Amino acid sequence: RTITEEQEEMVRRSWETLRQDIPRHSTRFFTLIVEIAPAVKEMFSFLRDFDEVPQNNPDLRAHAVKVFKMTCESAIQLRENGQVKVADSKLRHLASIHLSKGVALLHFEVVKEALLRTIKEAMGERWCEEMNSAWATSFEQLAAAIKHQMKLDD
Ligand code: HEM
Ligand code: ISQ
Repeated sequence: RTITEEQEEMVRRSWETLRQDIPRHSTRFFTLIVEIAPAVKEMFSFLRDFDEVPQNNPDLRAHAVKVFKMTCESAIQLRENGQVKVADSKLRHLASIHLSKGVALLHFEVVKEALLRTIKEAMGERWCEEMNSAWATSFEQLAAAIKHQMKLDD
């Protein structure tokens, strides 16, 4: 599965919008994750010790940005090469961290859902189905690479 040039443009544009208010959107992203799957809170070192998702935590912001950025990069790769390629050393690093935190297959669905809802809320009137499916496909292809390295697939 791949995406069109127009869809890549939509991903880029929505990321430009999102990055203008990282504190707000990253907090919303984590809040949605914890709403969908409360147990996930215990996995994150910077969430564990708080009752609620902190509003202005630099670790939280940095992590959320990484996920958005990597998904955005995946959209570009999908359009350019028809597939998502993550450098081997990076993939091994990501797989080992996520395995050590106890991340399982279903967690990827949780993060995807929260990501898509964060984008929908942030974009408001400018949101559309094509934009949504572009983010969904890009995230799924990126997640597939990580899951494969974690040996969570097959
Ligand atoms: C850490 C990306 C999916 C939970 C990280 C890091 C990155 C990342 C870049 C930081 C690695 C480092 O510290 O060097 C991604 C991407 C994902 C994904 C791109 C999917 C496409 C998930 C899922 C979960 C998860 C599904 C589970 C809900 C975590 C946790 C950490 C982490 C718990 C460690 C945070 C800490 O330092 O306490 N991830 N991740 N990730 N990720 Fe993910
Ligand atoms: C998964 N891995 C790292 C950081 C994240 C931030 C928000 C949601 C999911 C994440």
